[in-house]
Amino acid sequence: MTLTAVTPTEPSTETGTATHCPYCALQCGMAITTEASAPAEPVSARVAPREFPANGGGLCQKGWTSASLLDSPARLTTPLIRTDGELRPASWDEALDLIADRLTALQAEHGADAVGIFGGGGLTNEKCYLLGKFARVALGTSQIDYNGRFCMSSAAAGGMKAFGVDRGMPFPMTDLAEADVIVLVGSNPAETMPPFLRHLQGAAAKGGLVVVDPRRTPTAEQASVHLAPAPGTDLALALGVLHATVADGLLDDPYVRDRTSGFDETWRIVAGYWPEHVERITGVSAADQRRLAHLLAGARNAYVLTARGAEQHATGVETVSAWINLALAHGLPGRAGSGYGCLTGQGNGQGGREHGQKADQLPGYRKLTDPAAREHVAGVWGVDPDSLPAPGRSAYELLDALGEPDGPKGLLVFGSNVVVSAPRSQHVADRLASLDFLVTADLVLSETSAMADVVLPVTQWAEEDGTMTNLEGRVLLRRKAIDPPDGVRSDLDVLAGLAERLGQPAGRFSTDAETVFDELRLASAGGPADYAGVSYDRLRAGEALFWPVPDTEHPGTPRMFLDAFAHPDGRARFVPARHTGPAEPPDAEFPLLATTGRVLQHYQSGAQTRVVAELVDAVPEAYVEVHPETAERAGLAEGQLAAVESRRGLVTARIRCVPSLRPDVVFVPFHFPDGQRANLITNPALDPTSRMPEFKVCAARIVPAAESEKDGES
Ligand SMILES: Nc1nc2c(c(=O)[nH]1)N[C@H]1C(S)=C(S)[C@@H](COP(=O)(O)OP(=O)(O)OC[C@H]3O[C@@H](n4cnc5c(=O)[nH]c(N)nc54)[C@H](O)[C@@H]3O)O[C@H]1N2
Ligand SMILES: Nc1nc2c(c(=O)[nH]1)N[C@H]1C(S)=C(S)[C@@H](COP(=O)(O)OP(=O)(O)OC[C@H]3O[C@@H](n4cnc5c(=O)[nH]c(N)nc54)[C@H](O)[C@@H]3O)O[C@H]1N2
Ligand code: SF4
Ligand SMILES: [Mo]
Repeated sequence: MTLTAVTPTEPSTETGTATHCPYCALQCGMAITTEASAPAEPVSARVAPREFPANGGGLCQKGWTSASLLDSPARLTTPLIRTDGELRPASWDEALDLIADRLTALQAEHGADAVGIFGGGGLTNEKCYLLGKFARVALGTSQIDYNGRFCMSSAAAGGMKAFGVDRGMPFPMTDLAEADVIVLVGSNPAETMPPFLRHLQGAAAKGGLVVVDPRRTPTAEQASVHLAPAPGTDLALALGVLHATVADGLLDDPYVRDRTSGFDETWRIVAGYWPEHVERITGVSAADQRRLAHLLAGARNAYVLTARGAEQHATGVETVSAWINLALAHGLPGRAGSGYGCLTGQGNGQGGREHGQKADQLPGYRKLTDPAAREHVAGVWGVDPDSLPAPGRSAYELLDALGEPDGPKGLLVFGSNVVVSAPRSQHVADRLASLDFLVTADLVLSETSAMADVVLPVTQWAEEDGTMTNLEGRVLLRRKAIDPPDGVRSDLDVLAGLAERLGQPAGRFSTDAETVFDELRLASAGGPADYAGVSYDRLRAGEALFWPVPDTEHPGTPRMFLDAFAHPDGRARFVPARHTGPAEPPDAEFPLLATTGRVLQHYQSGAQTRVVAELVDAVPEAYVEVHPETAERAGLAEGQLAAVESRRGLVTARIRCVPSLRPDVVFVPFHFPDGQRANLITNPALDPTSRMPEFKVCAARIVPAAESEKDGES
């Protein structure tokens, strides 16, 4: 069987500047060529796929069309300052002076934590690093966090507990090709990373591709086995399959004995989750649970991979633990050719979580609470360790506190469009509106930027150098291929310009990506994510460097845990996990389970893809997937406008009848603005450990809606 990517791929070309895609964590290799149609005309760029292990010379439709964002009319090319209620063009000096003055005044009046920063996992390592340093050193604020909290934070916490370190895939993704069995839990790569399907081909050909998703997605369509649990019940499913593993004598006893600890404690809970019981919770038959246990046990090489479907829950960490426990029971992690991995999502989803834009973190994946880490990093920064603030609030808690008496009064946003992408988004927009001062740096006027007091136009991927760390922990150089339009500056320039105005010594914040990276290397040295031995020169020479890379002679670490896990005793941990179900179970008033996710053509909040004509033509607006009978019961038919209501609000979208969908589930993609925002209904219940919101399940109902409500005019 051959898996098909949703968009066809074309052969690669090897001319032009070798770089990587602006969007997702696959970081497909691409080449950019530039041409001017006439000598006096502006130069325009063209993107073509490039041979690279992640994508093998393929790109998805977003990658193919990415160059059109470079010279899009939607592009911001001048700073904007709000005067008399309107955003009006201003000079860079006016904008930066104003920001520095306002931030200084807010901090003088209310203290250092009166200013917050919200970052993004799409930013380069250099930007993420400098953003964290800017918060702790130039502003002295503890209030910094980023959108990665909304992404892979539950998997990161789960991986940390089980293995002692978190690298999304602790093995090269090309290893997947040799697997007999791959279990994808809550992952739809046919739409979210189409070229990744090539790595699943081998397992699919052997009848071993298993997809766990309440929807029959394009990925599930191509799987050998599709299990469709009710949203929010993956944890129970993992317990059922683990129960079947043990009950049917399939446990890898020598591995459990020699390489793990905590099995007995875990089993005490799992013993209560026999498959027939789990069938009642999840809707997945006991026979299918046993089949999966036998598939895993019978495989020479097998992988369990989780993504947002399993992770974006208020029980996300425990859910990840339960699936890792299953992988451990079958002896997969730390064995060549097998393993557990999390499919990180954003372009720099991996590197973005390592270098200090997270509330509790210092560069190199170090802890802000660790005195030795504070001392080391403060030494690199040339500041007193005691001057570094304590950990601050997590992403949603930060947004929720904006404008409150003890919360930030000013916020700087780099690389996120929270008005669309944060849970309970109308509440978040209200909190943003209550701020004294909001600043964004962006390429386009996102919904969040449209609310700002100052908007700074910044360079994007093909216009600047920078490194990204892809989903397998490989550091990549994304090279500059084209000059930016006049009037825009890089995020590094913005931070340096502000730092200087805030009284930082000249040179403490470099504007040169390679210089910033060299500083990051020093700051990360000795930490779990050690980049000390990664250099631009090594990356330019094409070396495949997977962290940790402790020195310049070190070849990097493509496969972790082969000898030992990162806990002091070298063992992986079974972490007991118990099923509790969604934070907001359905009831008579809100009888359906609403879940959210992605479509191929749009990226995230849609800020970048809703300005690309080809993508908008393909998917112009939100829709709600619903079983035909569920639609009919609500008095709705294909193409009609529906309101999906939860206790927090309603999202308006057109009905798409999907006979393969569970009748108790509705699905809305989250890429659209205004009244079509899926996040008008999502539940901000947070996981106690990762602080991940419950994007993937809330109680809802559907009712007919009027056309005017779609654009938020209700
Ligand atoms: N086209 C496109 N590609 C992207 C992105 C994008 O916005 N657009 N974003 C990138 C980013 S940042 C990320 S994080 C990744 C995300 O990549 P994925 O995790 O593949 O994407 P999602 O669509 O969020 O969720 C995957 C699946 O989870 C299912 N799901 C919903 N609820 C549950 C549940 O309770 N249990 C289980 N098992 N499954 C459930 C949904 O039906 C969906 O098909 O994609 C990256 N790639
Ligand atoms: N309901 C629901 N909500 C979700 C999810 C879900 O599955 N369901 N998924 C969550 C996940 S996994 C994620 S990752 C988030 C993502 O959601 P967001 O954090 O909103 O992500 P983007 O839309 O990528 O926002 C990036 C913004 O930064 C801009 N930008 C791009 N590059 C740069 C740069 O280099 N510098 C600067 N300054 N700006 C730049 C873009 O134009 C855009 O406005 O959404 C989360 N929200
Ligand atoms: S799969 Fe991801 S990295 Fe590859 S072309 Fe598409 S958006 Fe870009
Ligand atoms: Mo994400």
